[in-house]
Amino acid sequence: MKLTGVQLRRISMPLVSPFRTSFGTQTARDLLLVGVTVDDVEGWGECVAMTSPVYSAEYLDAAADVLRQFFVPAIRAAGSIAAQDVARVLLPFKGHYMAKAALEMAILDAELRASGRSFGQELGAVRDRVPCGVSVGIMDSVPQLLDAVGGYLDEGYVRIKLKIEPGWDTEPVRAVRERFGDDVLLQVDANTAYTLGDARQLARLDPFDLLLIEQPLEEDDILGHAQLARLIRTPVCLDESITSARTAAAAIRLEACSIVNIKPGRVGGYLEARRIHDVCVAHGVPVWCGGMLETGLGRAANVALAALPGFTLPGDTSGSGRYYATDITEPFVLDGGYLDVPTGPGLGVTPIPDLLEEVTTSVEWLAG
Ligand code: OSB
Ligand code: MG
Repeated sequence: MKLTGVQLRRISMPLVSPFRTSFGTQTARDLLLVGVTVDDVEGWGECVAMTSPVYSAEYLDAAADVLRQFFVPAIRAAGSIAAQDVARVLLPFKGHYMAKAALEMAILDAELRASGRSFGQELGAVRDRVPCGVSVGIMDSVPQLLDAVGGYLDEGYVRIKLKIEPGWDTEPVRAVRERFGDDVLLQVDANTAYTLGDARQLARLDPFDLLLIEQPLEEDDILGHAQLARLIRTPVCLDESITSARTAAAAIRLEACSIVNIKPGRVGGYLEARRIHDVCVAHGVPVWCGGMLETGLGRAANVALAALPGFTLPGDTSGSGRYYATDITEPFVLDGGYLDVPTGPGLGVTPIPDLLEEVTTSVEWLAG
């Protein structure tokens, strides 16, 4: 398989409502799409980095730069390339997981399209639809939050995740429990906003029977999470800290987490994501599929991944409409709280040309 055309396409998509996390407020999603041609077949990858390095060290301009300067030339120099070789060819380059993931995803999409196989088949999906959760941002007031949560529950979402930060944790959680009851599957995500010194405050979440607390401490604070896990009853789940199957195995061994959020972009691609799944299954650790406000392209692959057997908790695999008035693919629409796993070749969805043009802010073709 030979990589010929490569395009780096920047797009900007307005969000249906502002999304506030402990690291900032987003009103639009700027993304980098990687389009490839492999043996005359097109494939698409989505780079989930954000415009600034506030979720992780990665950001969009850096992802485009490292793809342009290092990753695409290395893949081209390798001559014949299969998706399963991409990570090995890029191994000499440190970090930049989201950029690596996007390139591997594009090549995998092309490869699977050529052979008529779907992402779900390739990754090992065992379900044809997946239950969906929704990530709810920090709001200006509790009534506003309750309106938002009520709306999502009405739409059928089977699990609610509240973004939290110091000053916005026990109060919104208590309010959601009081209004919507104890049966709602509820979890929280701190995006590293706390320190171990906040353990007593975080223990105040114990009575609310949360499924998990996601990434309370810094990305590199594995021991801190292990200590915290002993001080609170809510199960600790890691997101930012888990960048590979190796870090997942270490975090589990050190008892820093009892649940893992798997985001393919964060770990260098769908193939490493599957390895993390396998490690977690082997240790009896439940996993769920995280999200990065993907377009229909990334969403298609995430939904396929979420159909693997170890994904026993609902993921942040919301419908397109939770993010975008108009997606760039056929929209993903919730049906009774579930999304169908695409069955067509590759991702099973493609960008709709007119819609893609509308949101495109720049296209760069990388010369072979
Ligand atoms: O920490 O899971 C996160 C969005 C952007 C960056 C980080 C995170 C998130 C979300 C939203 O929580 C997940 C989604 O619905 O795509
Ligand atoms: Mg998270």
